[in-house]
Amino acid sequence: MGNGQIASLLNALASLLGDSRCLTDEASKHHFGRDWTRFCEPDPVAILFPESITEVQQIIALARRFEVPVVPSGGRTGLSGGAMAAQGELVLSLERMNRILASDTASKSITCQAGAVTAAVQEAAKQMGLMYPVDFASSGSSQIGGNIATNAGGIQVIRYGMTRNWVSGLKVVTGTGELLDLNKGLMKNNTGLDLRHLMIGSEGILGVIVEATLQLCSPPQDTGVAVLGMPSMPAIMSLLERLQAHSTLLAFEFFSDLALEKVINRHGVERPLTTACPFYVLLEYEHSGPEAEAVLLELIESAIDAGTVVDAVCSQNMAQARALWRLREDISETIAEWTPYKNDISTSVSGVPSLIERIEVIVGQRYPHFEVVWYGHIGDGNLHLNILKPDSMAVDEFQRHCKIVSAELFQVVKDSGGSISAEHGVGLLKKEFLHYSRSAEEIALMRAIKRLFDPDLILNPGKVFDLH
Ligand code: 2HG
Ligand code: ZN
Repeated sequence: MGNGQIASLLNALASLLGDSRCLTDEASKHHFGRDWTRFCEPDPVAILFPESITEVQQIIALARRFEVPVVPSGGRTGLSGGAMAAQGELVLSLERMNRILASDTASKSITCQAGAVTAAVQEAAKQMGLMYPVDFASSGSSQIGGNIATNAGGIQVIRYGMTRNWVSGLKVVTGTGELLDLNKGLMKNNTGLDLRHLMIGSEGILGVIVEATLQLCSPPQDTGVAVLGMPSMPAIMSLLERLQAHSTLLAFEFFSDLALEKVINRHGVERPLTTACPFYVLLEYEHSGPEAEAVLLELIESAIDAGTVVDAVCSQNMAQARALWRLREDISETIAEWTPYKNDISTSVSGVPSLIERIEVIVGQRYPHFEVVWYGHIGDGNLHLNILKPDSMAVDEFQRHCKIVSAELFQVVKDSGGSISAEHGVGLLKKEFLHYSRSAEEIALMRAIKRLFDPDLILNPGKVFDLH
């Protein structure tokens, strides 16, 4: 677009939204033009803050007329570059469309605008005596629309599943500006293809999510949190199996000693256990009273006696439970300072030990001098493997080095029948590796579907896959 065209576009947008909702200053462009990834510089043309569905449709109409791409933007807590705007795009922020529109106790649901912050929805559900069970460290800033667009997972997937399981209605503005009202909050609706599920996890390439109806559930009766020191990966997996046979797990997370050390050093907190172990498990369990809880605690004690668990600490109250959770939840933010090369892979739960074994060989050979931090939702078969950049190495050189190894790593993931992105999405970061998880036929169908919803290719172009 030439300068004249840009000026006309910005004039049209400013008269639609007013100057205060069409920002072009450098600080705003930098702030709203990127997510939590730090591998390229943001460079959008403007940041837009619509306040209604009609305004979203009008923005899309202008974007089509001026042939300018649009990046839908939520809380920008993504880790794959899906919300990056680095090529003169319009960033369409849902921040001002953040209202809870309806609470329906009989249907156990909440309807909200896409910009509603996850924690606000969780709180509204609590006021109804219910719970929105999708939860993660970024719940204070992530938004429902972004969660849906990335089918966000989090820390309780083992019990409640991903975002997809909780969306019963969606309003979406497509790339033609049309408004789709999908599934309308129904529990049962067998009337052909369910387009709602195409939108969930579509990373903004098919439409702008503007409203959602979310299902809620009853909160667990009573919960407890424990951190266990573990001698090995196989010990972690067999513990998982035994616990699942005797209790209801809300979370089953793991992290390595290096991950723990980084968090402890950063936050100046105590080690949870006196003995350092190669790995730790953090588990949260649901129970119906002291007797049920005792069964689980006895299981842990007998594992300690048998040497399959090294040591354990169990929360005695909410404050201790929160403190234990922080050891796990603070890892991602803590290690961000090392510009890590992030991997978010998964396989079947039973496939985890052999996948890790094979990856450890690659990592040991290829990254002998790098710090490697393991953690993740191991109870879901989801591992976060982060390689930390040595202080002395330039970001570009480090990224180049890691990318070469990615191919090898993803081949192993593919061989295990796993996924190269369990929960963070493809965005820009994993685009060139998509074929390790999806067949050529699948990608061709995805491209065709993209063209149906967005014939002018204005919605988040260049994300997930290229169009040729
Ligand atoms: C987590 O599980 C998040 O903490 C972030 O998914 C993972 O930073 C990461 O690699
Ligand atoms: Zn995660």
